Amino acid sequence: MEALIIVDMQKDFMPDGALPVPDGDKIIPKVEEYIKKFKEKGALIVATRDWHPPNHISFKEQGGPWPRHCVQNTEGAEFVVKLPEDAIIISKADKPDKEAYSGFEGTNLAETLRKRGIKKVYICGVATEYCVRATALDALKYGFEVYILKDAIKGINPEDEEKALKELEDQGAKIITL
Ligand code: VGL
Ligand code: ZN
Repeated sequence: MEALIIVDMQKDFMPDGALPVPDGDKIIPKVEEYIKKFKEKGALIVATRDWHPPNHISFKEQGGPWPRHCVQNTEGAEFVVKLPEDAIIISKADKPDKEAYSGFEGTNLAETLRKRGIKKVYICGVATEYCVRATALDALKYGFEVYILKDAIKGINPEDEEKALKELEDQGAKIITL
């Protein structure tokens, strides 16, 4: 069984958002194409979302590196891709004092995938060198076969993105397009 994991396709990571990923909106049609494709073959669709409380440790006001973004139940945290009704939503980094870039960290994602007999995960979304990277590395650690959908990811910084993809490949992920 396969799963498509869509990482953090949320308003605040789009060019007009609080923590913009340049051209993050350009991958929306591709991500939606993949959703359709995977849905048609009966794959599990998972969407992770950054889901911070207003006083999250990663925000500059709290001494963190980032502007305030993806605050729970605000417009900036909304998804920018249409998700099927039965998509599984995984909220992460939802505790004030803990950062979590990976969709597996502090969530039930691993059990959710295992319970459904998922062996292969296909990952797309933003940002490549942060939450996509961390989610993919954890997926490898948990023993899943990992495929990164190269035409449906976007990074904040092209050099860091390239480095992250190289690292993921070295760790056993396959960088592909379908
Ligand atoms: C992310 C920075 C801070 C991401 C989340 O989704 O890649 N990056 N929070
Ligand atoms: Zn965040």
